[in-house]
Amino acid sequence: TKGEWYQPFTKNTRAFVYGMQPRAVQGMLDFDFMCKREVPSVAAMIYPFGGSHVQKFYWGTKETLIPVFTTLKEGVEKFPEVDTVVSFASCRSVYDSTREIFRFASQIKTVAIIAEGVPERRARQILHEADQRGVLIIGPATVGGIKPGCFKIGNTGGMMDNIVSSKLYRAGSVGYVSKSGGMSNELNNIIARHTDGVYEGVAIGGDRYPGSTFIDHLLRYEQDPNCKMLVLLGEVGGVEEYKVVEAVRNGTIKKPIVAWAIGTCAKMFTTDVQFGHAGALANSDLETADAKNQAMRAAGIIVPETFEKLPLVLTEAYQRLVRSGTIVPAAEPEVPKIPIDYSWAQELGLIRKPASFVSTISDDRGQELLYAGMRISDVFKEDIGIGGVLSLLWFKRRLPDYACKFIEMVLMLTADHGPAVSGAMNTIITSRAGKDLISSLVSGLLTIGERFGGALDGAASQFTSAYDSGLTPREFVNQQRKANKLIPGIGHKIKSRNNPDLRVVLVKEYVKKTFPSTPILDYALKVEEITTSKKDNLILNVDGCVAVSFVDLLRESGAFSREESEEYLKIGTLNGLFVLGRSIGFIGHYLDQKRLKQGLYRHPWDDISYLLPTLDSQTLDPRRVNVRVNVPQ
Ligand code: Q5B
Repeated sequence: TKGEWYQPFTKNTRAFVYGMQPRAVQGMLDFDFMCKREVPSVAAMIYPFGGSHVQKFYWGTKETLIPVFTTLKEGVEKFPEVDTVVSFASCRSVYDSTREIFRFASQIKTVAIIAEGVPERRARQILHEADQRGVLIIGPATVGGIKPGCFKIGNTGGMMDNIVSSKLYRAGSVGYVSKSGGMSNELNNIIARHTDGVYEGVAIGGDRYPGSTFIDHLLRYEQDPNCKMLVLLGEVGGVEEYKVVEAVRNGTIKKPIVAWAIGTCAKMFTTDVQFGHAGALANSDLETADAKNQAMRAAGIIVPETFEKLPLVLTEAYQRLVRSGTIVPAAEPEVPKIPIDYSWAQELGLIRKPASFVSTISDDRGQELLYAGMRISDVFKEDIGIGGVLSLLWFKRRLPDYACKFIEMVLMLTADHGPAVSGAMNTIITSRAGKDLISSLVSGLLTIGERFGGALDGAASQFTSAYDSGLTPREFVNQQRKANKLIPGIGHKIKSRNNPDLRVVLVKEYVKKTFPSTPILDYALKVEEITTSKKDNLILNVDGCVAVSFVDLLRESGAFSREESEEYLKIGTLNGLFVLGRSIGFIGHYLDQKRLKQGLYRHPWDDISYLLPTLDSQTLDPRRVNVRVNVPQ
């Protein structure tokens, strides 16, 4: 299945891609699929880092796995049919890695070196060793080459739509050689439009010392019976074109050859011009594009008057071959359909799909993070504080200053209430059990609920609906008592009318001073008068006071519609304030315990009342039990 010496690439060529280049590999696989290859041209990737593994690629619309080996040796052993390496090694590592490839020269016969900036001394050493070992080098500083219907080196030919428009999915009759990827793309296009298409094209690379030169490839094309016509696109600098001139003169190249050396405009400059490629500089008159074009024309090569006339001479040369019967244009196969990558199709606006998730609060896709549309730099420029950030991320709007300050006040005064509260206890015990910060924090947070710290949502909805339905505070208290329900936001374990909770005092003062009006807070304070007249500790507690004040903010600030404020109450927003604030304290307790190197906590027996059932020894009937009461010693 291997080609003749002049055919390094066939429909069966298999290659290793050296380096982690998933886009290039996908491009090669897409090309293979388009050309109806049975087996992907890329057998494996060689990448020394990260261990051997497999990577997923598309094969048409389906998926396939390509192995990644850390060493070439492994790859060579697993895939003895591979004879080509497309090396994306950097200019720093390419010398060593290519010499490593040469160790397997009995198997690897072609190496394409993509790297730019390879030191000329290193390039010459590679070249020398490749010659000795009989390895064909394409590059360095090249995109590679392409053999329509057979094999594509790396990114040659550009995107798939370009490959289709240049008909590179099927073989034509024209073999070309150029210097670079850009020049190759030009030729792919021109040749497709003015002949029956490209048979094979190689870009030898723009450096002064390419691993293989124009003549090497043109001699291959000359030998290949399927290649009927040659094209050379040279340029200013170097003398490689003269080897072709000589081969035409002495009859080694007999096939019609069209050529042009780019860079004829160099004479318009008063100083020497270095064009884009490292080798594109005339070091003598002989190396100018004009001199080369003249010499090529004189040798019988078809050289147009200008580059613009290249299509014209190509058409004429091609038509002559058709007329003489040398080229029999083949019927055009069906243009292959190219599956487009989802992301690319989306970028082109060709497809749409319903998103699985919708998000309306933040966006990290652009250059700058956005909180509800506000740039993070503006968040700081305008110094909106944590209250401002919370208002953006929770309510998708800027709230008035007094509201942001209120939010910050709540976070500050709920941040901690000492180690004895149930949530802090759980955090402390968890951290002393050796758990990490997040576990300890979560253990404390999971304690927050209807009775401890999580009474805000309940308080907000109960007080508000009582107020809205026109119940007097007394009727409300009686109704709750009748229903045997505690009023959320009322009562405290240690705070009372005689030992007031100063946090509540602060909130009340601030809210009364800054909010436009406070009907729900006023209502709750009237309820408190009734409950505290029954029991001193049935005060409006911190949860209750913050909750009713927040309802007043939602309803009276003018920042929310009535529907919005109802919705925030319904979906349970307000407990979030306590959760957020108290996380500060719980983290503090976790750090405190770790700093103090506190060991595992075990609760003392004498603080637990053990009331176990005892089985009746006569009957062993578990239903007849005596309860033994253990009185603490
Ligand atoms: N009674 C807070 O209970 C507490 C009543 C009530 C009508 C009520 C209790 C309660 C509602 C939930 C609530 C948030 C458990 C509290 C917070 C954060 C904290 C914590 C900290 C921090 C206190 C004794 C008698 C009984 C009850 C009656 C009690 N509450 N009646 N409505 N709400 N409140 N939680 O003292 O006739 O004797 O049978 O659940 O708002 O968590 O610092 O510690 O920052 O960390 O144990 O501030 O009020 O009272 O349950 O023994 O009841 O009062 O019916 O009457 P106590 P209990 P009776 S702030």
